[in-house]
Amino acid sequence: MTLTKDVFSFIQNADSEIYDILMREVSREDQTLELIASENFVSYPVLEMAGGVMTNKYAEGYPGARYYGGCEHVDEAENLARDRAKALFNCEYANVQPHSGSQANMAALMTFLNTGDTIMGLDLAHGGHLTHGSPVNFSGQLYNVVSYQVDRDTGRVDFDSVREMAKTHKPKLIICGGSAYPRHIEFEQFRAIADEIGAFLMADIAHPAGLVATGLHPSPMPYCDVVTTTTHKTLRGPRGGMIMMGRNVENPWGKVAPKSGRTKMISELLDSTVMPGIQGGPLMHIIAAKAIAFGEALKPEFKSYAQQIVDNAQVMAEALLEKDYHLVSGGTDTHVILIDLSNKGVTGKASEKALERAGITVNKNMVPFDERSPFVTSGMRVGTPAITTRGMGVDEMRTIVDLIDRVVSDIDNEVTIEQVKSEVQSLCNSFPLYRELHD
Ligand code: DSN
Repeated sequence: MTLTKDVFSFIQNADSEIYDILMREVSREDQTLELIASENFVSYPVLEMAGGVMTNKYAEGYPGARYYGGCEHVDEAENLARDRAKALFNCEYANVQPHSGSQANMAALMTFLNTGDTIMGLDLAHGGHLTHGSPVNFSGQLYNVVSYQVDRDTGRVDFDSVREMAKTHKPKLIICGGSAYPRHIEFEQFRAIADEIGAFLMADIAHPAGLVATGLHPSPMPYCDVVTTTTHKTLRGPRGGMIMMGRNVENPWGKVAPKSGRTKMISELLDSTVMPGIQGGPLMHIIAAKAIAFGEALKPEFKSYAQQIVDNAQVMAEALLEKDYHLVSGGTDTHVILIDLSNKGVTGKASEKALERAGITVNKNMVPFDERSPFVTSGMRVGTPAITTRGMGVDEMRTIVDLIDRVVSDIDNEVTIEQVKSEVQSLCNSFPLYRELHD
């Protein structure tokens, strides 16, 4: 991409080495098809705010109660971000400080649990997430983990088995949601099971957050004790995390505020787990950028965008099925499609690499009951948020599936890969990124 606006001239003049790296990334993002389901392209105002002067400010604490002076304007920004988050998700509480989804999950788990308590989360290989109890993550190391799975035939959460496991192991908290689950998260069914055993229910809506905010995915708020998300996937904000509660209630453990002796609200416990519990100074430039993104998501245009994400994913899924690709759960309700490549005689790893050479970015992914390792995998995950942001619609989805199929069907054919790469570039040139940077 040739940038006609001189927006990076200060970087160019100060440090040509990093400028050249930046330009290569600008070009990669512009000239490739971004199908990683968890990625997106933020608006230019979000990008500008994320690179703005609020990066300079220390603001440990919360609005009105900081450990530093000079916080009056970052207080305004954080209050705006929280108010917009609450309006967007129809919830009573939002903490916009977590630096990432993992830190949001860590803070939520540390608030509701003691070390050694039992949790239940979706198995990583079945679409869960590292922070839902993987043994290589803090969640698997601090807590006793029982993982539930999807049904082998339907690819959907197996609720008979979840109920049985819940009754046997009596987890203190159940986590629903994941990073490769193509279907709506079944909050109501999880709530029923949590109620049967007196467990807390936590939803991680990092993936479908933009769909939840626009009513295209059920809301967790009426069902879950605590809800976490990232802000950068379907929600299309800056990279970061957030914690929410539909209803803020007194903490059930009877913790009291030191001077007044009143019972603390769960919000107060969550706030203090985030800071000072696990984080220090909040990233105020990112919090301000979250405020912009939430403001964008409150506009009617964002609902049209979210609807297009889902429409695109459904057309992409249909086109893949027509070409005999096996999709976990048989399709998608969301932006995510999980392809089981076993019948194609290729691994996720080989497909990811060949597609990357053709300018199509995907990630290899375990499929349920996968016999290959996470470094090889039998599947790949694709998603539509980023290409939808570029303005692509259902016609382009069919073209993209053709391009993917030509590469995956002939994975070592460098002539095909080169041809596909040139077609990818033409497609990308028809849907330029950051039009603001062009005259
Ligand atoms: N890395 C994210 C994803 O790709 O879904 C989850 O944290």
